[in-house]
Amino acid sequence: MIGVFDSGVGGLSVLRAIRALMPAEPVIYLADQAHVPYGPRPLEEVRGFSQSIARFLIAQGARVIVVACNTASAAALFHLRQTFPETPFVGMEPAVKPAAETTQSGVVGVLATPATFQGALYASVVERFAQGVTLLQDTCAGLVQQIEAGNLAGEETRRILENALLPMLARGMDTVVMGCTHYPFVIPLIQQIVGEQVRVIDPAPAVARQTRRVLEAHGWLVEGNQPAPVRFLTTGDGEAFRRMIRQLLGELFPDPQVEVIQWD
Ligand code: DGN
Repeated sequence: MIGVFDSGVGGLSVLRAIRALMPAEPVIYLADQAHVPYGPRPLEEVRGFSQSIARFLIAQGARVIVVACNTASAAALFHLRQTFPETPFVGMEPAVKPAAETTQSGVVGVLATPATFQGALYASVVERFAQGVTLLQDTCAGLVQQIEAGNLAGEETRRILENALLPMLARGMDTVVMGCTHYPFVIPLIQQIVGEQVRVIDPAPAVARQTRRVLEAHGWLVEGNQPAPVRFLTTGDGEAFRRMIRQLLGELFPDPQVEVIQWD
């Protein structure tokens, strides 16, 4: 069983890719909506949340954990691997490498939270893969909250994205990286704003492939096409989370059951 977590609904973009690749693999998904958004919080605080969640998911039977949140990956991946050495962790990192490899103009936009931009993981990705490429960054303040509220194409969502993307376009950006797992849910709007000629990179399929490799390497992969159950849990409002699962992934999960859990 794969454990997947995020501060909220963002990790559902990763769950979608996992289901597409490994439908028979059971999943437990935890949304830490009591603490969303993670992005503006200190890294140590996000690290604390991530440790508690990982401990919980392992106790529920997760053998591999996907940290489906760039912010939590930046804050905690290294510490999680040290604290739980028996459990393989798959994390997110902004997909700067494929962007740098394919950009024609040499100008790449990255949309991620402040915590992700501050973390050592991002600095190391930039240093290793973005030599000679101009990276334009934006935190899209408020966008995670809009997506959590289901506003995928509303006025405020469009305003935040236009403010971020139009200046990048003016500087010649031809590729934009989704450095936050919430943002793939607004790709249709992003594509409308930047035009079809700009490539939008969602790292979720690559993360799903990496998860599959890890499961295979341990002999844990459940093969087949018969969809396995997915358990959805939230630390926040169960009904609101259920509505969002249906809005974002309704074709996969038309009637999701949500369990509410509370940390002390
Ligand atoms: N979805 C998360 C990420 O990828 O960074 C975090 C969003 C948030 O909680 N601010």
